[in-house]
Amino acid sequence: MTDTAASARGEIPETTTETDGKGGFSRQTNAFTTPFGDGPGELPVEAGRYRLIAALICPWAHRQLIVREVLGLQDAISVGIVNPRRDDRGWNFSLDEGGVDPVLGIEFLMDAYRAADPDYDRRATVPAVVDVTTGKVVTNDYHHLSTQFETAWRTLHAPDAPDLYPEELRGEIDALSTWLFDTVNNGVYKCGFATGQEAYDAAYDALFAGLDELEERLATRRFLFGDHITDADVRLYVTLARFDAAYYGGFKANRQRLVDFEHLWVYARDLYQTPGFGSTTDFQAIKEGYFGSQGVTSAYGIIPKGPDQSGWDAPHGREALSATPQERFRRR
Ligand SMILES: N[C@@H](CCC(=O)N[C@@H](CS)C(=O)NCC(=O)O)C(=O)O
Repeated sequence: MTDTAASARGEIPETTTETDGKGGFSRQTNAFTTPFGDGPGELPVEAGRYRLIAALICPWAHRQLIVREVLGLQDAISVGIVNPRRDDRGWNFSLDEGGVDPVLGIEFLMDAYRAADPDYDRRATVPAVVDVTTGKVVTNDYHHLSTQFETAWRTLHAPDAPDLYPEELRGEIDALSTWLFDTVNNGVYKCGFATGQEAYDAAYDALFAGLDELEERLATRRFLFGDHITDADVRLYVTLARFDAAYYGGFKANRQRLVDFEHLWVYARDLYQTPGFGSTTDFQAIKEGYFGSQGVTSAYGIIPKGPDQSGWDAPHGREALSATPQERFRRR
């Protein structure tokens, strides 16, 4: 991703390997994309067989942690957490006793990628799902993992689990999620990892134009699709939760902070105060990850003391927008 050698020397890296030739950030594609399901060649759904490896800094991994909790899949899928500070050896399990993941017995996430493909030479990214029976990564398809948890894993959901991906909304949720990824979720990375002024300016303009659209949409709707939380809200939330702590300063996404948006800020708080969202949000890990890892925000490894996060617990008043104020989830 970034020029890690330069970072290690304490310099701001000048190049990334994932650029479009004009200084724009162009993300690598996923290597392991076999879906969960009962079709031929698909990954069989089985309680206790898989371990989800996540970093609490990472928005793509955070989404999967939220959905796993909201659906009550904690007993079916275990979780391993890497140190949010990624060093030049990649994600590692140094927070665990002895520096190894207690289930997989590995020190580095790369070990599970190499178990799956000995020639793997790309970034070992989170989220990654590892089959504990083989120690191999079976999917790192962060685009589709949450919707697979919502559909293919249904038989293992808690009995009162909500429907985050209602069938009649799937087309619209997918369309919005694609736009969200490009404009907002990855939009902040395009600001942060741009290596040219024009690319940065364009990313900044697109990001804030997108946030303005969402601000308007959420002025009259409690959640993106109305009264109930869907997979699309999970996708937007993870970027909003990192906005003031990391992207505003670290990625120069600084036209305004999240707390300066009238509707987006209360919307984000409404979600934060929902089971599964706040419980998986770790602002300290987010700051350590973005400012303490190798990369463009971390030339000197200094972790900012602020911002004050106490506002996340304040009342949000969003119930008034909803026909089902006490019921944020759609039950099946
Ligand atoms: N799998 C995707 C997205 C996941 C992703 O980028 N995760 C980040 C953390 S938010 C990561 O694991 N980065 C590891 C690295 O850059 O070495 C990708 O390869 O771009």
